[in-house]
Amino acid sequence: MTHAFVEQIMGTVEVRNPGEPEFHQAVREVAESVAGVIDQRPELARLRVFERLVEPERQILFRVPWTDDAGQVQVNRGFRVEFNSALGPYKGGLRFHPSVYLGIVKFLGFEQIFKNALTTTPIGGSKGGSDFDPKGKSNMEVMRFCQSFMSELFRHIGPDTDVPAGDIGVGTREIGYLFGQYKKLSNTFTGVLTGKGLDWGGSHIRTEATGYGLVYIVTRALADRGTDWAGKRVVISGSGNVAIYATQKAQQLGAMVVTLSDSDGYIVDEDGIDLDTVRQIKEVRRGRIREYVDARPGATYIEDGDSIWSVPCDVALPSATQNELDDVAARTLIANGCIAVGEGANMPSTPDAVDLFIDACVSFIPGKAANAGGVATSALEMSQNSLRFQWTFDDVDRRLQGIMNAVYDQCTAAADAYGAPGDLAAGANIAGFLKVANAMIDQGVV
Ligand code: NDP
Ligand code: 2IT
Repeated sequence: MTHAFVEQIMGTVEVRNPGEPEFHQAVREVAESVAGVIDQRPELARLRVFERLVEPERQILFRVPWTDDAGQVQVNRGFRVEFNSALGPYKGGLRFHPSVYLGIVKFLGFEQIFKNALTTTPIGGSKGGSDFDPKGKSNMEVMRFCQSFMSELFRHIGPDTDVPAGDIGVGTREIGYLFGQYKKLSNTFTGVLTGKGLDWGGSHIRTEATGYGLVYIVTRALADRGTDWAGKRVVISGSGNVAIYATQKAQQLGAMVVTLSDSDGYIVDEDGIDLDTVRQIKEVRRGRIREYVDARPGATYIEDGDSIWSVPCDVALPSATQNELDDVAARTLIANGCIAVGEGANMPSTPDAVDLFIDACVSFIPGKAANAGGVATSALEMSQNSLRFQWTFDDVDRRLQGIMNAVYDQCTAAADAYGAPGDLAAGANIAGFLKVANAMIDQGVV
């Protein structure tokens, strides 16, 4: 559907943000969903709420010089885009990957605004990162990089200002080095980062939260179709934090996960993925997914990332990266009888793929809803830091389940209320947008 509002917004966004196709894609998707809502609420247009939303409140770009183990000076680029603070302090992850540039950080920061709104917790939206590649670096190199990165970032963040966390390439190790440097520079021990170690301010379940939350919300979609996880064949892409804990929870609920991947290729294990083997390779040795077949000779490794979606399944959980699942993959999944797709990654399905899923009545849960469990549990970590208290594993798990239910309910209710029943992509965008838009109106033109 084309709509004058969408074309007008996109014209401006594309001119003001040249060469950032991922950001354009993310904005267009939300604009298309909310155009009808803006028609119904003239004050949203009059106060130019969407026009303000697409412009980050603050963008920070900085040099990150560091010295490698050979004594050579290396130079990377650091980013933090503080997108919107209508609902609370800026909140969002840091991505360390060679593909990171301003357009990636802006797409992720923009998505984060609406995702965070859906969590029902009081957090604004931001994202950051660097084109630094942690792969193949020693711990000391990663530490020196993180210290240099934080030496600039620390002046812009704080527990009531902006609270970064992990994303691709940033896990507990990196959060530890970043936290140590922040603590040294600020002389404070605060909840300035989430994803901290359990003994130094972290929350139970934060490591598992994105994957667990993904499975919890897909459980709701399956229940709406009168079914559950028992005996379902599941294809999961990626083999990082999100993919590993989605696999664990899906298996606990009786599903058979048959694939995992990395950017080199994917594995298929018809006996079901052996998660202990995967965790040994990925979490202990920091190795590659191809090593899985050394331990499990019955499994196969295919060196080609794209064809993972041709492995027949009932449920697909893309959990690697943006635009990893296109229209060709969507057609294949639909033809093979896939009934549900939950996005563990941010924007993994192309717009054409999303349209195909919705037209085919596949239960499609967009990343803004499906992977919201990670940042929601980060918000729970912030709460615990404010209380100077740590809740139990079961406490946090129960809260996470409650939040994922609330996310699902908001998306379905908004989809129903605005004439798109069953379209949770539209529902997530509308529900998230309305919450942020109302807060922006309440707080005036700032
Ligand atoms: P990890 O770094 O732990 O793992 C990333 C996985 O995705 C790896 O298997 C990696 O393979 C693969 N991958 C990364 N980039 C690419 C690429 N360009 N092409 C193909 N494969 C790629 O990250 P996470 O598991 O934390 O993040 C995965 C996704 O989930 C991202 O989209 C992230 O934004 C999203 N997400 C993460 C949350 C979290 O709490 N961590 C919360 C919400 C969303 P390789 O090793 O070859 O790079
Ligand atoms: O994309 C995401 O929501 C994350 N990477 C998690 C952000 C967070 O602040 O926990």
